[in-house]
Amino acid sequence: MAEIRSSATAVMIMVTMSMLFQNQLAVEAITHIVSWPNHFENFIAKKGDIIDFVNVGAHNMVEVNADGYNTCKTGGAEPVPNQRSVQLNKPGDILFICNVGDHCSKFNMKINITVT
Ligand SMILES: [Cu+2]
Repeated sequence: MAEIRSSATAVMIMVTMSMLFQNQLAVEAITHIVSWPNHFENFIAKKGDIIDFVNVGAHNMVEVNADGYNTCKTGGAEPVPNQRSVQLNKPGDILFICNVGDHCSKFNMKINITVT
């Protein structure tokens, strides 16, 4: 009987530790809120984080390479489909521009997110 109790206790401890570990993993991924028409400041994020663009309105977000970022040209790339959330799946610089009108070239509407 004592053996059954102690193995049940061991299982409960393992389940609890597993839940704590999962919570820790969930906490590590951060959602960064970017108020797109108003916030163009570059920042650093971690792989797995999510960028949640809010107040997109009449703007859009197109992921571009460094040349596209510097010249405000999309090279035919399409905007982020849901016009809102992007998960950062790979390390490096992730670059977005708005290609509505001359928002990028005239108003510098672009953002560089460095993913570590
Ligand atoms: Cu715009």
